[in-house]
Formats: sequence, C-alpha cells, structure tokens
Amino acid sequence: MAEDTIAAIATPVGSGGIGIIKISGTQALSIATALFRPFRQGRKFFPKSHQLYYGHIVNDEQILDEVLLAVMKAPHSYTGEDVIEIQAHAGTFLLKSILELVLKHGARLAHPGEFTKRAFLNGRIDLTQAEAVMDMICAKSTRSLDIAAAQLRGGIREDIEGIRHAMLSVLSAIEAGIDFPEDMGDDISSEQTIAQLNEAVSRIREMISRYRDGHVLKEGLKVLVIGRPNVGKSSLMNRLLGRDRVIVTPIPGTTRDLIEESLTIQGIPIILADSAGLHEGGDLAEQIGMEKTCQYIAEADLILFMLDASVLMTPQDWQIYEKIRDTQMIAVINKSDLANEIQRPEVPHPIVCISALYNKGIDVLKEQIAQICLGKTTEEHRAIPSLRHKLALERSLESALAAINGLQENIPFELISIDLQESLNALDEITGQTIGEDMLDQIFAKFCIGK
Ligand SMILES: Nc1nc2c(ncn2[C@@H]2O[C@H](COP(=O)(O)OP(=O)(O)OP(=O)(O)O)[C@@H](O)[C@H]2O)c(=O)[nH]1
Ligand SMILES: [Mg+2]
Repeated sequence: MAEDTIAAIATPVGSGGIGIIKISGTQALSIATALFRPFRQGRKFFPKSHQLYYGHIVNDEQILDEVLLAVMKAPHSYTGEDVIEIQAHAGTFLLKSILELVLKHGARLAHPGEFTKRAFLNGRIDLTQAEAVMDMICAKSTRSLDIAAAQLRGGIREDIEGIRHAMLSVLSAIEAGIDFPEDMGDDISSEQTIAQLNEAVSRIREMISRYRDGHVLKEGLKVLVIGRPNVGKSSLMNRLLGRDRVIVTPIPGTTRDLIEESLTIQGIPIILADSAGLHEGGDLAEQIGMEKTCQYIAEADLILFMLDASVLMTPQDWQIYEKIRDTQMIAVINKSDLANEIQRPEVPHPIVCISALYNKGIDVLKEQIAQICLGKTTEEHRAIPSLRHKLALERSLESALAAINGLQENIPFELISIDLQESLNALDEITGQTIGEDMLDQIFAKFCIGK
C-alpha cells in the first residue's frame, strides 16, 4: 500500500453539469472530514462506506460549493484504498479551488493513471485489466469497446493462467528432478512431460495468432481505394464518410496525396484511404502520391479496386490489377448510372456495382466490406489487442520451445529449468506479476490524469 494520498480532477476540463475530484489513500477520509459539512448531521461527520452525502465544501467556514460526497472505504474501492469522490459543479476554476484545498490538507496531485496503478499494485486488478481501463476510455467503435470490456473482465488473465498452470507443473517436476535425480530422472524426460509442454506451446501460439485480429479491431482495418484517375475514388470516399472530405472534380489527377480518414461500418473501425489515380507520367507531386499508394498496398487489409462502368477494363486498369491481384480485394464498378449494360471484368474477386454520384449500391458495398472485415477477425472476447502482450507471448514461446528441445536432447535439468522460468516470467509480465518499474511507468504514462 502506498503511504501518501493522491488527488486529481477526474472529469474533463471545461464547464459542465458535474465535475468530480477523486482522493485515494490513507488520509482520504480525514481530508473529507476536514473539508465537508453535511447538511443534516450537525457539525460532526462520521462517513460510512458506500454512502453518498449531501453538503458543502468549506474553506475556513467559507462555503465553496454544494456537493455530493461519495465514500468508499478500503478495500472495497477502485484503488483498494480509502477513496473519496467529491461531485461538485463543473467549473474549471471551482474544481481547481477545491482540488487546491484538498492538496493543502495533505494530499498530493496524482500522476497520470495513478489511481489505476494503485488498483494494480494493491492486487485488485491485473495489468491486462488496468490496460483495458484506458482502452475503454479510448475506444472509438463498439467492437473495440467490446474487446476492452472482455479484457477488463479478466479474459486474457484467464488464458494466461491456464498456460502458466501447465508450465508450472512441468517446472516443479523438473526441479524435483534436479533435487532428487535418482527418483525422478526417468519420469521427466518422458513423452508425457514433452506433450504437456507442447500443449502449452500450442496455446501460446494460438494467443499470438489472435493478436492481429485484436489489433485490427482496436486500431481499425485499413481499406485502400485504388484505381486510375477520374474513376470516382474520392467521390466514394466522401460517400462512405458521409461528408465532403476530399476534393472531387472532373479533371483527372485531382487527388495527389494519400488521405486517411476513420469511420465505422457496422461497428467495425476502419481507416479508409483515398489515393492518387495510378497512371503513367504525371508531375512530381503526382508521382510521389502514386508511390505512396503503391507502398500502402502492402499495408492495406482490403483494397477497393475502382473501375468505370462506362468503359471496359482498360490496359491501364489491367496494369493496376496486376499489382493487387493477390490481395484481399473488391472490384467496385462505379458510374453505373452511365452504362446501360455493365460489363463485369473477369476477375476471381467479389464485384459490386455502384454510383458514387447518385448514392446507388453503397449499402451493398458496405455490407461486402463488413463481411470481409469480420471474416478477418475473431470474436472480440478472445482478441489480443496489445503489442506488449504479443511480444511477451513470443518471448514465452521461444523459451518454451528451447525447454522442449532441451528435454528431447537430454540437456541437464538445470538448464531446462532456466528456459521454463524465462517462459513463465514472460507470461507473468503480461499480467504484471513480474514487471519492472520502468515498464509500469511507461504503461501508466499513457493514461489520463484522474484515472
Ligand atoms: N456519372 C457519374 N459520375 C461520377 C460518379 N462518381 C464520380 N463521378 C464524377 O467523376 C469525376 C471524378 O470523380 P473523382 O471522385 O474526383 O475521381 P477520382 O478517382 O478521385 O479522380 P482522381 O483524384 O483524379 O484520381 C467527378 O466529376 C465526379 O463527379 C458516378 O457514380 N457517376
Ligand atoms: Mg480523387
């Protein structure tokens, strides 16, 4: 438990209905008693846990604000410590004045994420859950919110615990083998032990494979609109965004740079990129734009290959197609309003006909995009969204494989035990059971103050 008491304004800066000042630590209750005068209970205030009190915040008998005061005594609070929340009127100056008063009475200003860090250090939540708190706050789509919520419920911790358990039983057998080689030696190198480790390894591998999906669901799938000049790429971008974000003109070569925007389609976060029309020649700016487009092809999760319904696939279109034929792609035939009969190109990819100008076929296209994107993702409750988790899983995997190798090659148990320890340590880093102070600081530095 931390010795000092921390405080911060927990609500966003600016004016609003209510602003909350949060205090956590051993002095939280005494600070509240010193500042708060309940309405009905005479002058003395004996706060009970999980009660809401109505009264005034006073500074030397001068009333600062009329507030509600929530009391949550340790260990049944967010941080696991005594916590007081003052719900005041949300004026920046007012909240700062109350906070100053709290600090004057012995609290210190909290660092970013320090309340959550205390919840973690006091064992109320593990590190993956602490990270999920910030992911909840930053979520930009229903799906990323679902991932964060599942993580907050302890989904990742449960998976890690399962693997840990299997590895610990192997480790304890091996350590017994080190201490009593004559009794245990034959048992350990037995196939059963290796099978047990192999099982753990495949579960780690499976978790790693879920990283990409989780990451995609959190950050957004990259969707690139590509095609020759003037086919209507920017018009489609504007349609999908529902606003005039990029310039559209009848002049080929209007878009020169790659332009990214975020949107959600059926709750799936998407980063949509409009690009410069691909063609031979062009001035320097266009050429740089085209180069960027070509580089982006490798990053994109899905490509919308745009064609013009009023002309057949031109040699230029085929050239572009050659660059993207092996990617996940939808052929989008635009300007369907200009063609009596639409010629479908012979490509083995899904084809959708639209008119960006007249808003035709856009819903069908959205449905296709959503289906492909969903096909690329696992259920959110099993997703691994964090790069930190993935890197630790990879380290754990490497050491576990080294341990299996060691067992097969009859390497001394002492060395195998080191590999297993390393593998376990990497797993423990994810939940935060073993983690350096630097790493913790890095994680919580991303939080906002007051959380
Ligand atoms: N008739 C018709 N015209 C369209 C349609 N979509 C776009 N256009 C027109 O086609 C022209 C080019 O549209 P843009 O969206 O700027 O095309 P682009 O592919 O972004 O062009 P560049 O940026 O030059 O590569 C504009 O005059 C649009 O109004 C459509 O569905 N039907
Ligand atoms: Mg354009």
